[in-house]
Amino acid sequence: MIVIPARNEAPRVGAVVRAAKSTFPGIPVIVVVNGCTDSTAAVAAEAGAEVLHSEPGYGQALLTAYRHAAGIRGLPWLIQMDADGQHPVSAIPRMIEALQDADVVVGSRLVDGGSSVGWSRRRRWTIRLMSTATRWISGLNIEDVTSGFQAFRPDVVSVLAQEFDPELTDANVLVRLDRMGFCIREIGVPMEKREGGESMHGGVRSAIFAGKTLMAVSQEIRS
Ligand SMILES: Nc1nc2c(ncn2[C@@H]2O[C@H](COP(=O)(O)OP(=O)(O)OP(=O)(O)O)[C@@H](O)[C@H]2O)c(=O)[nH]1
Ligand SMILES: [Mg+2]
Repeated sequence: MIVIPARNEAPRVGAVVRAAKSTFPGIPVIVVVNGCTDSTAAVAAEAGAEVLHSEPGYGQALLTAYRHAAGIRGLPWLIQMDADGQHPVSAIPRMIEALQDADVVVGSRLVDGGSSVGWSRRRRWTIRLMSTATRWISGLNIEDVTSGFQAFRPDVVSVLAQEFDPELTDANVLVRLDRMGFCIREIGVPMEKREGGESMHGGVRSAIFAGKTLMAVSQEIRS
């Protein structure tokens, strides 16, 4: 299953859904929307996605998708990716292959084969800072802990359906899964910067989110 959280991505989501549907015919593509003031849901449905509606927020969209997926018997894998075109569908086969010997695969801008051409220096430093701080606090050796491009085996999806905190969707989740004994691998993925639309990042809100995430990482290693 391919899961795509989307808010106000009408100009971008159609191409992502069509690429996913043509690369993986027969695999459900689920777009989870909330808070949209544009035609994201209609565009996604027109492109062939199943559209779910959730409570407000990125994390709520993911939680809704995990719960939906956990109820499906024989689910082979779950990919989560952005609706804005930053996460190339062409990388998904490599991520699924990497799930052969991992429980979680992170699509990474910062390991061999990955890139973040055109991204602002500030954003690149933020990603490195979050990853370095997470490593210092928890020992988790992942270079791109902020990537939303991830693949999960079904047993991880079951855990996320139960335990995922929709307010804290980042490094702390990977630290929890690592401490539960799941194997996390990273593979390089080239990611473009966002073209158009509104990012959920930026300003004071992002700084507060980063601080809360690192506090949650610290709590994970104490519990
Ligand atoms: N359903 C839903 N989706 C959201 C919400 N906020 C963000 N998203 C989607 O989640 C994905 C990630 O959000 P982005 O703003 O692209 O975050 P990002 O990729 O880390 O930041 P950029 O590099 O600036 O794009 C995108 O597909 C968004 O449309 C939300 O409140 N609800
Ligand atoms: Mg994005």
